[in-house]
Amino acid sequence: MSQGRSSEAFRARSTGAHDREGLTGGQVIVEPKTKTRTKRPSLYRVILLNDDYTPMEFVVELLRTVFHKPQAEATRIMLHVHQKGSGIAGIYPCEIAETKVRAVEELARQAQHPLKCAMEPE
Ligand code: TYC
Repeated sequence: MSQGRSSEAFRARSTGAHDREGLTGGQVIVEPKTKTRTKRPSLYRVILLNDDYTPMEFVVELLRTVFHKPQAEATRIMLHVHQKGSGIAGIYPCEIAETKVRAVEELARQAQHPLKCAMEPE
């Protein structure tokens, strides 16, 4: 897979003020770049699990506030989880996914709902 590849293999450096100003047309030193590649982070699906007790409105509200879903999409995801048993709330880099899982479980715990949430590699 080609990722994080820069098109610039070398960085050109002028030898002096005259050259930078284009006055002499003099030498230019070409040296290897020091920074080469950046890797995109691996991604994780945050999964909501169905249960019989958590109110539908609570799940929709979580999808809006924690996962920044618009109302219609939040409702669609909640109904999918309700009908199928689980569903994807969002896809994020590892640490962000962990934070979302904790936020869901903490908000559910505070409201005394049994809602559970998990993450899995994409
Ligand atoms: N099944 C719940 C109910 O009927 C609603 C629900 C949806 C609960 C999604 C959890 O992740 C969930 N009130």
